[in-house]
Amino acid sequence: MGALIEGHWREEELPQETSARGEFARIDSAFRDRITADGSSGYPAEAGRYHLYVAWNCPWAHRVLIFLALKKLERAFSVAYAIPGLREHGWTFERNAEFPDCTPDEVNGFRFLHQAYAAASPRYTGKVTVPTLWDRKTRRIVNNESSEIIRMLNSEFKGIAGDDTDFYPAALRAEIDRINDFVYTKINNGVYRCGFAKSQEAYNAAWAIRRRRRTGGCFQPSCASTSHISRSSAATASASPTSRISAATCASSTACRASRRPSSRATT
Ligand SMILES: N[C@@H](CCC(=O)N[C@@H](CS)C(=O)NCC(=O)O)C(=O)O
Repeated sequence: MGALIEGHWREEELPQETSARGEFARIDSAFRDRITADGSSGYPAEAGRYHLYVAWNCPWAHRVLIFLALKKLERAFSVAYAIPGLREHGWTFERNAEFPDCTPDEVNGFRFLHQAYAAASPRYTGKVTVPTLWDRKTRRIVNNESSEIIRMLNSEFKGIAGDDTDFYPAALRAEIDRINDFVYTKINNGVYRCGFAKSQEAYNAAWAIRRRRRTGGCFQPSCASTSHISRSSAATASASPTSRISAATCASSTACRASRRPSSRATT
């Protein structure tokens, strides 16, 4: 992973994303403006004005694509689809026969997403992520936080969206927020906390939290120890540089099964 430092792309990770103990510490998304129906934010909801940078393989971008479809907003937005995987310059947009579903950036002609960030904010220091919502008129990034982008798509495009179903109704908001918090912490970001851990200790801690939920409660201390590390297993959980822990091995071990606690809660 690279990042922009003072507007220049560097093939390095941001130090603030790793704690002293090697834990992955997600940095908040930097661009947090909003599109509003009445235009009071400076970004009025308009068909044809906004451009999305996404990647098919990114779950955060995926929910934005799902929302475009649910709200029948596909024709109101232009979308650039990146080549899967972070390349030398991060997210890359090009015509590529190997990935026919991916596209060049037809709006700005940027080959790399970091060019959009540097164009919008020439001294930007930080991560360059999909999804990114771009305003064609001001040539600025409106927002790069998927949870906020989907809320805008849900509520601000009445009369433009082909479907006015409200997917965040007032009566269900507390419940939606609760589930969202659980999914974000334990699943979406849980994967990152495992995959980008820089020490065995940090990996074990992140992995233990996720596994407890998944198995219905494995509190066997040895589960988080190296006894479950399998460097060759095909069922490796993620690409931690320091370890490969097999989910299958752990969840099926006798010690693990014996230590499970009954859980009244649905597991993921
Ligand atoms: N909080 C952001 C997270 C987006 C995110 O982390 N996207 C990943 C792809 S799945 C990314 O672009 N990573 C590039 C990097 O971390 O350098 C959101 O939900 O929009």
